[in-house]
Amino acid sequence: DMSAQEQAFQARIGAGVKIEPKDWMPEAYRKTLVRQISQHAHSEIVGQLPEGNWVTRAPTLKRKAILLAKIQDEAGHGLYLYSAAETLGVSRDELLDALHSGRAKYSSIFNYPTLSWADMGAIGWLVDGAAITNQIPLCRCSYGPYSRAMIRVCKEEAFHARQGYDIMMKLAQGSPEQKAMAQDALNRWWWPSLMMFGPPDADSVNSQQSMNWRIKLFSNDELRQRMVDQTVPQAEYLGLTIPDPKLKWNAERGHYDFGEIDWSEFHNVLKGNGPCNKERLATRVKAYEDGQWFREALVAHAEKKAAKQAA
Ligand code: FAQ
Repeated sequence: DMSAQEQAFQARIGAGVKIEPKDWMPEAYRKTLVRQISQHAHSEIVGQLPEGNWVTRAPTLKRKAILLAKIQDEAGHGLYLYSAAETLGVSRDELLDALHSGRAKYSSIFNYPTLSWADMGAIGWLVDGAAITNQIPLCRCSYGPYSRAMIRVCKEEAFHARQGYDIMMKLAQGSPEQKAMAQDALNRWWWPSLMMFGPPDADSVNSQQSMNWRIKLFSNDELRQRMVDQTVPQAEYLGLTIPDPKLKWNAERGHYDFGEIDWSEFHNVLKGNGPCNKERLATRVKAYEDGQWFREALVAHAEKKAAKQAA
């Protein structure tokens, strides 16, 4: 049973009033947001690594500048999201420690390797495409700082998706070898991109409560269907084939039917056994440790300045 305080909180959510950091909130609401926002932040940070692999091998100066800008955007998203999580009373050090020790999750998708330049196209098109599909509704979620952060993040993700599709278009209209690269990238990224939306609704332990609190506005399966529906015509335009023999327009439902996702692969990646989990985590931990001297220098500088001001 809900207390009077909880009832008033739920009524505010129902009326579409944003919850702000200093407002009363149930502990479980706070905990759920810290979990989701911090995992989202970690995803943005770790998400730089697969693309970072191609910065030095981008085919033109223009492509390189665009890719660098995109990766820097992801770093920015991670930083706003850590700030949004901090408004809930956790420290950045605690959040980073959870990531570096392997306790916190980050999106499964970033545990796959980037084998060719076409993967930069597929990531922008499919991974950022999935990210936008999931995040546009979050602009209207109940927690003020998270919802506001999502507005700028989504604008930048839209640019990322467009640049990815542009790479795919160039390759698909290029030589037979280039078109084959684009098809190979689609083959490898399609199913992992659909897994980004999380387990099927029946197995999504957090969904019901998160939907009651309007932290989630649509279910995992609803958003996954939306992704499939919007992506199929884009693949057709490219002249590429989505690697799913069961993919078929269903006029009765007004949606595409699609094949079964290999959920054992998803759970295996979540357990740390995806193709790149160990490498990704080790790279993040090393980057953090390599930056230790710099963080210490910043603190020493701030202390010196404060002492001078006090004198
Ligand atoms: N990977 O009960 P649910 C980006 C976990 S976009 C790993 O359904 P929930 C942009 C889930 O945490 C990617 N774990 O969970 C970019 C839970 O475990 P927990 C980041 C997953 O929270 C593009 C358990 O499974 N976007 O970075 C995944 O209600 C290109 C049960 O699942 C966001 O984080 C997964 N795919 O729904 C950057 C968006 N799916 O925590 C660079 C915000 C589920 O209880 C390059 N997050 N799990 O231990 C969300 O909308 C939600 O958290 C969901 C999961 C939809 C991801």
